[in-house]
Amino acid sequence: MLSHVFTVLAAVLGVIAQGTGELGDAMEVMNNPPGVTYVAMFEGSEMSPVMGEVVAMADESGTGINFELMLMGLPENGGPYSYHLHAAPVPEDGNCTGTMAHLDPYMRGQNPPCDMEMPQTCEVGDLSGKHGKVDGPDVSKSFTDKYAALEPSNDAFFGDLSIVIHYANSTRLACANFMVEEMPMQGSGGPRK
Ligand SMILES: [Cu+2]
Repeated sequence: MLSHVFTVLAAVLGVIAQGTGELGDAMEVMNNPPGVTYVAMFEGSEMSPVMGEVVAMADESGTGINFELMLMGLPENGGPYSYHLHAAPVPEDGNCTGTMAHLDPYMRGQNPPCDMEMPQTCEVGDLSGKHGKVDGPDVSKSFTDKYAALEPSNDAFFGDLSIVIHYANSTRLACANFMVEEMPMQGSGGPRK
């Protein structure tokens, strides 16, 4: 009887440790609009030396989003740096704290940490958890994330949100909003306003 309780407990803990969202694993996004491109520009300031851009594009397949990070000026010390899609845009005062937490439509939370081998169990916004952290001073990195969306009705849509770069100690180093760069005509509906 007691051993049965332990078996159940172990199963429950196993599920928790696996770290999938309350709403389940992230679903691959298959209907991203081909050609749609958003760019987050880092312009550099006294508070944040980071310059460059992050380009996010849906390719012909419509599956996932291709990200390209081209950044300069990350401090030599302080990395490796993590980067995430955050749940709110950068406010007008530029304070990265205003971007709130990670984009997490499946309600997973940050613990346990993302397992790169099982990206579907990670927060959608935890890009560095899924694709690897970066080091300064310059970054050139590209990857495809299957769970991010540039299809506006998807809960994983980040076109009106932000990307935040963090020091290794999780302090926010820099942040920028995504802006639409390329919006090809979509069927009869026309471009999103
Ligand atoms: Cu973050």
